[in-house]
Amino acid sequence: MDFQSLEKLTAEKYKKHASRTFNYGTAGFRTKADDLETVLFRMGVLAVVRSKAMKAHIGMMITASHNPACDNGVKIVDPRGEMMAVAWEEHATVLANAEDLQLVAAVQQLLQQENINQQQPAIVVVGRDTRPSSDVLHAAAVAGVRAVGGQVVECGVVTTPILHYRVVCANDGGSYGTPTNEGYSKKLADAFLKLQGTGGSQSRYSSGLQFDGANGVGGCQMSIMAPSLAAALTITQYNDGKGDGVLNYKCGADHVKTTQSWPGGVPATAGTRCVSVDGDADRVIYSFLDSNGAFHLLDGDRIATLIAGYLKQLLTRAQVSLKLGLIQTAYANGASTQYINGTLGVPVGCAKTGVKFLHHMALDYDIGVYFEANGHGTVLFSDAAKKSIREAAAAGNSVAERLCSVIDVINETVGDAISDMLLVEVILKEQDWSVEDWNKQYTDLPNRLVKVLVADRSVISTTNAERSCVTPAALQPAIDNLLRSTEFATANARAFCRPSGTEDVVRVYAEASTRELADSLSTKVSQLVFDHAGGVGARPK
Ligand code: 16G
Ligand code: MG
Repeated sequence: MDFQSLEKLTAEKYKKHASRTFNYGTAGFRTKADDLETVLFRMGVLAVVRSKAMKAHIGMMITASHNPACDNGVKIVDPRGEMMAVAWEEHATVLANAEDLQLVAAVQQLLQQENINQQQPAIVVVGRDTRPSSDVLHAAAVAGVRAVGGQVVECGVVTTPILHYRVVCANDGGSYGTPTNEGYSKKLADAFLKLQGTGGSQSRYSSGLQFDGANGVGGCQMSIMAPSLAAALTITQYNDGKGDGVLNYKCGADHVKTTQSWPGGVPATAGTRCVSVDGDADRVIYSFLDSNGAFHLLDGDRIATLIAGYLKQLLTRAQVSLKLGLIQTAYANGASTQYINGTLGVPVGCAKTGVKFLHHMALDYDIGVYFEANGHGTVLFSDAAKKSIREAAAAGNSVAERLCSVIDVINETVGDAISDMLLVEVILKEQDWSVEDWNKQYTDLPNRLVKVLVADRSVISTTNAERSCVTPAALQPAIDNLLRSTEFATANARAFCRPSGTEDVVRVYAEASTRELADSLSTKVSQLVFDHAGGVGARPK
């Protein structure tokens, strides 16, 4: 490798900010866009090294997902579409923070440490979302890749799931799909139309829906796909990113889920389901208003239970014996866990927050459904599972054939708002359910998620998939005492706290049988966190 160009660009164009330290967190680097140009340049370099190490195409997605429009970020995607291996997160952090004059030495050390063949060609697949900073940061990333002799495959402005899809297709010789943006749209639309068929005599399901694109790339992608879905789905788009609406502002999946309220910019039409995606379209949330105008949320837990229940039904009907399981996080509503485990009889596992942890646990099953309550999730089919389903289909089993199309409509590489939405629509139509029917399957326990500011959130450490707190030592016993108190002991109450991986805060989640009790519990646990973990500012009340 030749480092001249890297040295020159580092000295002249991509000088490091003097005072900032960057950390590759759960979703890569994510912060104010103005601070990120040098980081993006260096991540271009890292992606090349990773590509050489893996002898495969590596992905690089420039996005800050549901964060405000002034933020941006970058995630590196491994060859099979997974998040970059955890061991390399530290390498990314080292390169991002190296002093300008030490950058080349840091890269050389990484090459040596990982025993990388420098002659190996490197290809980086690059995508970006619609943020105002996107072009500048994209140029920096590409400059980084080229500075050390890597090649770039441009995806343009795409959703995060499309970038993951493109990486997988590039590495598996096209068997997952055609490695173009059009290939992605066509694969999903074809599978969807095949599953929906034409017509049908639904009395409860209606094909009309409102789509909230968060004023971002999900809106753009839906504009591309909606015409090809029109035979089976009447989509009215809002917050499509073409008007002057601001990205993620009072709309989109994160807003709807966290505020538990109807998205701005979407007409309040009773009984119509609304699909909200986040700023990079890897999360999806459904919601609707009932005839009294009351808001109802159908979140990732609800989608996961719908999908797992449906897959269980198909497997039983197809008489294919495969191990099906669902992975949730501590944030999953207790009612959803009870429903899927108790009523549907599907085993449930709990993973730490963050897609990579859920993904990893889902691999333990032949068919692993994983979802975070925030709407990020997908289904993984093992190679053996696909093989037995395909063999059954080839032998004339029509339910197995349907399962094959279900597999095609799913983006297994990562949670994908549009793919998940299409699968939900398939299931609702097949069950002939209205959105109210879907919502009736179980009743969510009222819950509250709040933030607590502390001087140093790393004083909180957790175990048991973040459901118990280890340090500060006195905190968990205090939470346990609270849960045993007369107020909460018989209220189906549950609460936990965890340090955020993306913001400088501690998150507190509480659920209980009534809204008042859930609110009271979240306040009381917040106060305990504040008192035991060095709260700053006003004590929660
Ligand atoms: C990141 C994660 C998301 C998780 C969220 C939690 C990925 C790609 N994304 O956005 O899955 O729900 O962080 O954020 O893993 P928090 O740690 O701030 O609560
Ligand atoms: Mg996202």
